[in-house]
Amino acid sequence: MKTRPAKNRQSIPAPLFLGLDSSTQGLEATVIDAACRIVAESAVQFDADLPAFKTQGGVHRHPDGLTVTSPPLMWVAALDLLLARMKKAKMPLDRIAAISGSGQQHGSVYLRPGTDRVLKNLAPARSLAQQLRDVFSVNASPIWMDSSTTRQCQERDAALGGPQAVAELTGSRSYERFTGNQIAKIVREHPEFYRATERIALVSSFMASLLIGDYAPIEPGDGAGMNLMDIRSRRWSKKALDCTAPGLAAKLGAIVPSHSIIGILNPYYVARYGFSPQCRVTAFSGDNPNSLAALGLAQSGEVAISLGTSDTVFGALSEPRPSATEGHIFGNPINPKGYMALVCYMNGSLTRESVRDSFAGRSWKRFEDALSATRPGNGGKIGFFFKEPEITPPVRKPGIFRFGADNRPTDAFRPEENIRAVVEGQFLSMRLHGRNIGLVPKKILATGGASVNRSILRVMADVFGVPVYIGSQANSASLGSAYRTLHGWHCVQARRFLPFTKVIKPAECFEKTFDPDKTNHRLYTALLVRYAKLERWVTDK
Ligand code: 5FX
Repeated sequence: MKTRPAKNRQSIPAPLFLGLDSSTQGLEATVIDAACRIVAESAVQFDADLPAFKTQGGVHRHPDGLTVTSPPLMWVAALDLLLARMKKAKMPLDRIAAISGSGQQHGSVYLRPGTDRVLKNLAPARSLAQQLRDVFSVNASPIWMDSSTTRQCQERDAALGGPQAVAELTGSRSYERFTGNQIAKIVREHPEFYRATERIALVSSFMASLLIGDYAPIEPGDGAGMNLMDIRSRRWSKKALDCTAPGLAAKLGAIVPSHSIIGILNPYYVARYGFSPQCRVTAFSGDNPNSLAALGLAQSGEVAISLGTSDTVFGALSEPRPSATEGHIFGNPINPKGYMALVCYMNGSLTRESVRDSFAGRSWKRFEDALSATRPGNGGKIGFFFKEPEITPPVRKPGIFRFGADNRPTDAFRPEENIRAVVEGQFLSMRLHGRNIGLVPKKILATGGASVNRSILRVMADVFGVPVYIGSQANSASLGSAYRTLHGWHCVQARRFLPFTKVIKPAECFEKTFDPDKTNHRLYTALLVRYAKLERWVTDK
């Protein structure tokens, strides 16, 4: 952990701001100062640091191959462990003026009646896990990797007028991992668990509850990942609640704007770790909305592409354009009237790597050389590489599909043509599906592991026809949370809402790496028409 001593011990110590991220695999903390500089980081890995919970990658995969859960008590134990590590590292926790956080989206926590009283009366001498072990009415929390609720998705889609109607109402069609469908499954399979539940929290609002010592509200960034919130009014949709479970509104609590201060830190943390009794807590959001906050994407046209294990394209929108076929619309956590769109791909880095291994002797250098040795547009050759079942477009069966310039299926791609085909195909898909839900970039911020590959970014700039910027953002969800709580703090000081980008000036800037080549961009625009037709052919098969 990096710590930095106060400069002048006589003066009032400068305030610090803490962002937490309860992700699938661990709990991370990022501490920033008021100038947005990172001053400390710390982390707990669930598998290695909390082995008693016996998780792999932070989760339990069930024998049906579809159900994936995590023990909520592990998230509780992780918070004590993380704060103990920060205290041991002599981090000045007393200077933290405000805390916010992030949770893996869609995961849900089920709490028995009276949990709020247990939270209010936490005894500093005992651990959180000791005091909260009996509060869960469901001991295995469903998380975002779960895909066991197809039946509930179909039933709720039917009740609400079909997938496009659900998308129009909630921002996304019914997805298995979305919380409303998970709640409907619990009601059907274990009605006694549901009856024993007083409050249902998201991972984000649950972690916030631990800090404020009370049930915490949900905010519109993460609330949109439930198929229960009206995406435009940012309130629970009665229709969506009624077809999910009886008496659900009372169990969900309120939805508040993302910058809201939701409480003061519970005295437990003051006594046990030395936090200030004045430390405030800002509403927690989901990991994707917080990553958007880390990049400060507040206005339409500001788009990020994260090239990771899975690729995501996300950005700000002023008007939602929900689609039943791709992507999600969430509330924008840094613009209370705005929205964010997200398109998620399963076939990201692992697919690029498998093409590299097959056609470039496992070498990124040879992969890049092959891109340089081929011409933009690949002589009209187009490929679809689904190493994994794909979310966007929905493809259940993995496979590779290659087409010649005459649109006929072929296997006759040269090695370097396969390499160009996978890169061009991925960006053409992002342009196509992003556009379908309103993501039309004016500039792109490229993040994630593969963004260090320059020639990949050149193709990105040409396909989209906009400049591409790069920067490295480690722990982006916890950093975004720290920015959001600093923003909330500024709003409290000013006693009014201040635009996020006016007060948050990230210390690390993105650098423009490529401008698009106009001729290549025209060529890709023509190619996109063929790409869309061939994609329909591939997905209809
Ligand atoms: C988004 O819809 C997802 O399901 C994932 O990105 C999770 O948020 C990962 F935590």
